[in-house]
Order: sequence, then C-alpha cells, then structure tokens
Amino acid sequence: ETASFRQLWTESDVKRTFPVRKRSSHKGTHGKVLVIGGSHQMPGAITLTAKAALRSGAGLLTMAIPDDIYPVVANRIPEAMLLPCRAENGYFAGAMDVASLAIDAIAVGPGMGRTEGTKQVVQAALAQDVPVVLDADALFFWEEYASLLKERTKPTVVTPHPGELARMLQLSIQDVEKHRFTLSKQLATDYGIYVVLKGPYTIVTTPDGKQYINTTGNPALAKGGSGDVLTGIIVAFLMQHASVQAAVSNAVFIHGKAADWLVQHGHSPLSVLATDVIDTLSSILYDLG
Ligand code: NPW
Ligand code: AMP
Ligand code: MG
Repeated sequence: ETASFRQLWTESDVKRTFPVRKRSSHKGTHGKVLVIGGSHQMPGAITLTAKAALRSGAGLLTMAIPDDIYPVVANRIPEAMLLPCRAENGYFAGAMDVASLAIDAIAVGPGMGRTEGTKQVVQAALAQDVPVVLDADALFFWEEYASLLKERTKPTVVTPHPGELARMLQLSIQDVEKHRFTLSKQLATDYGIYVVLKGPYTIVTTPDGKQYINTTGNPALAKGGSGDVLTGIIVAFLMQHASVQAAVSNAVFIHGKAADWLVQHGHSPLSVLATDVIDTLSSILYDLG
C-alpha cells in the first residue's frame, strides 16, 4: 500500500488554475459540447446541465434529447442547439450518430431514465475519442461499460452521489459513506477514470489515485437538480483548463461556492433552486476571473 495523496482544494488553488480567455479566441476555441439526456419524465434535468455549461464558458453547445420532448425543451435556452433523437415512449430509442457532429466533449445521463436505449447511448458516447462525463442514469448499467472504459484514451469523469456509487459497486449506502476515500480511489484506479464522489466534502479522485477534497457547498444543494447543474459546469470546464483534475475540482468548488453565496445573500437554504445556482455562476466567476 503506497502513501495516500489527499489535500483540500482551496480558493487559492482555484485562482492559481483558473482559465484566462485569449483576446483572439472564438466560440470554437472554447469547446463544442454535447450534452445528452432528458426524457418525457425529466426534461428539466438536461436543460439544467445545458444552461450550467453555457454559463460556465462552453463555446458551442448542443443538447441531444429524445425527439418527443422537443416541444418542451425547444424554447428554453436560445443559445443551445438541439439534436432531436429517435425516441420510444419518451426515452432514447437507441444510439444517435455522435461521430458526425465534430464534438470536443460529451456529458451524458441527466434525466435519461434507465432503458435499453440509455445503455446504447452511453456506449456510443464512450466510443468517441473525446472527454466524457457520465452522471445520473448513465451510471445505471455500470458493469456494461467496463471494456469500453478501459479502451478510452481521453479522460472519463464519473459523478456519483453515494446512492449511485453504492449501486455501481453493489454495496450499501452506509458502506459507501464509511469508506468514501478508499472506494472512490479503488474505482478511479481500477478503471483509469476521474471519480467525483458527491456530498458534503465532495472528493475528486484522479486515475492515479490522488484525492482532492472540496470545501464549499451547503445543504441548500440538497434539492433535485443540483447534480445536473454540476455536470454542466464540469463538462464546460474540461474545455477551458489544461489540467483535468483542476477543471473538475474547480467545477465542484464553484458549484458549492454559488450555493454558499446564495445563503449569504438573502436566500434560505430551504428555498434555493438549482436554477438559482446557475444564475449565481456569473458573479462567482466574475470574482475569480
Ligand atoms: P434516499 O432514498 O433518498 O434516502 P437514484 P436520483 C440515494 C434525475 N433528476 N447521499 C437515495 O437515498 C437525475 O438526473 C431529474 C446518500 C436513493 O437510495 C437522474 O436521471 C430532475 N444517498 C434521475 O433523476 C431533478 C443518496 O440514492 C438513491 C444521496 C435519478 O437520479 C432530480 C437515489 O438515487 C434529479 O436530478 C446522497 N447524497 N442522494 C429533473 N428536474 O428533471 C441520493 N441517495 O435512484 O440514482 O436517483 O439521484 O434521484
Ligand atoms: P445529485 O444528488 O446528483 O443531485 O447531486 C447533489 C449535489 O449537491 C452534489 O454536488 C452534492 O455534493 C451537493 N449536495 C447535496 N447535499 C449537500 C449537502 N448537504 N452539503 C453540501 N453539498 C451537498
Ligand atoms: Mg444526480
């Protein structure tokens, strides 16, 4: 057993690694992002992910959604492009043609549901040679993705909450809570992926087992949609940072910092919505940049 590397990821780390936009940049420079998710039951989740990614600097963003929720999603975010995909009863019916899209990064999972189509979509995403973020329902058929994950050459980031990690590892939630560091490190090193184990003191683990502990956030985030927002910030930051670890840790820090700002500026932790967190990103990023 080698010594564990663990450290807090603080505001000074964020400032040191925070991206600066070049005067000559254009929208393509900042990443063509594809977010995939949503279903008849949960069109909001992927909308939150998309909006958060745009608010976090994604240059161009496309939302891949089941085509039968198109009317619900279409007018929500004018900045986002849409890729309506073949659907069955409100869910993805199978893989879309991702390869032809000229995409730089993918986030998949929020609000997708857990159908056979979900599995095929996730497999198609993992087959692309770009950074991929797997969240929410993209973590459901975990054991089906093992071989694809091991073949990948670009970074993969998974963002489970303790309930999701318990399901992935076939453990109880209590076991996960008791062994947060060991289990995330095991998952990260086994698959060669970045693991974001969410909750108070979110842990970011790199493929070589280094662990960075987040210090921001509060129970205002304990509401549906918080994780969907985080996924959008992460995928956008992957495109604007040199280091994947810094991108992911900075995303987690800023997501929590936005929630902290809200409860210090006239919001009760009871009333904060995921949408409020997105709306606060502007001022948090302003203070850092
Ligand atoms: P319990 O029973 O609550 O105590 P799932 P999900 C546990 C979409 N959403 N620490 C939990 O425990 C997502 O994107 C859509 C410990 C239960 O056992 C997904 O697509 C929204 N345990 C989909 O819903 C807004 C925790 O895990 C299990 C935990 C399903 O995602 C909401 C539940 O996990 C949502 O984001 C924690 N911090 N958190 C929308 N507006 O469209 C959870 N658990 O079954 O994977 O369900 O996280 O709700
Ligand atoms: P999800 O369960 O996928 O919606 O993700 C929830 C998000 O909110 C994660 O980023 C968690 O770290 C964060 N979160 C939830 N509850 C708390 C809490 N009590 N304190 C700090 N962060 C939290
Ligand atoms: Mg979630």
